[in-house]
Amino acid sequence: MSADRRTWLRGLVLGTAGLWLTACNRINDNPQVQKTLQSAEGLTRRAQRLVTPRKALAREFSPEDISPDFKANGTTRPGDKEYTAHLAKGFADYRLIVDGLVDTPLALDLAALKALPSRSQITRHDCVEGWSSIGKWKGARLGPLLDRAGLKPNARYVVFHCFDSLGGIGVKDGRYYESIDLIDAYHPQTILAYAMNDQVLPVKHGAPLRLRVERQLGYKQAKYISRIEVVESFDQIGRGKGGFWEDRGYEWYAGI
Ligand SMILES: Nc1nc2c(c(=O)[nH]1)N[C@H]1C(S)=C(S)[C@@H](COP(=O)(O)O)O[C@H]1N2
Ligand SMILES: [Mo]
Repeated sequence: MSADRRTWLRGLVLGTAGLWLTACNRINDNPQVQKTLQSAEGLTRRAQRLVTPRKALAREFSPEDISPDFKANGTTRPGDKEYTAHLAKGFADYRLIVDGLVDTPLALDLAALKALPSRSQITRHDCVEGWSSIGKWKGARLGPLLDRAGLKPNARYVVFHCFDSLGGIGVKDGRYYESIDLIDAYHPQTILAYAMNDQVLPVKHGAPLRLRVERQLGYKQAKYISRIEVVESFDQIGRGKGGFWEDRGYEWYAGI
């Protein structure tokens, strides 16, 4: 590089830096800009507040609060062939499939699921239909399970495929499914429950395995889970909205 060009370049760099300095000083002096900067800071704080509650724990209750008759809703006994066969064998051949954007796909039987890091919690289930029930759940924490499979870098959502189809009279409209993002998937209260109120999870509440994602409404709590699929988007799943009810107009994010 010629000396001339070097001088020219240095001049350019210094000149630009100089311009920046002046601009910055001027910006800092301007009261309108000061106000904008302050409100931007306020915005960040508000955004932070919106994010922080997603990590907060859902309220937990004491054993006396447990509803004596936890309502069952939606499918309460899947008529689907595959499910009927599993139920007849006491789920001895059941394997939870974990696949999609994972390094190591898994097929876990109930014993393997019960051996995973677990959590118990007494929480309130809120259905959009206007009822609530309090129950105690025990299950495998979803976070450690996903870590065991290993997420690929482009993993964004976890989809829960269920055994049951829902529909009108004589018409099966589609399999139930749900999905959550990785924030909810790694939330400490997000579990794959195999026990309810200290008993084996009953059929009407989703045996052998159902999701508890405690910061979300009832329809997110997928029952009768057959497979967990890690995806980047749900464009190719169901009708593309991330859940059976979402495909039929419900909000995907059902945070409470
Ligand atoms: N597989 C499956 N999961 C499901 C449903 C369903 O019909 N099928 N219904 C949802 C709705 S709307 C609610 S309120 C809860 C009901 O769970 P419960 O029967 O344990 O009360 O399950 C949710 N998960
Ligand atoms: Mo619901």
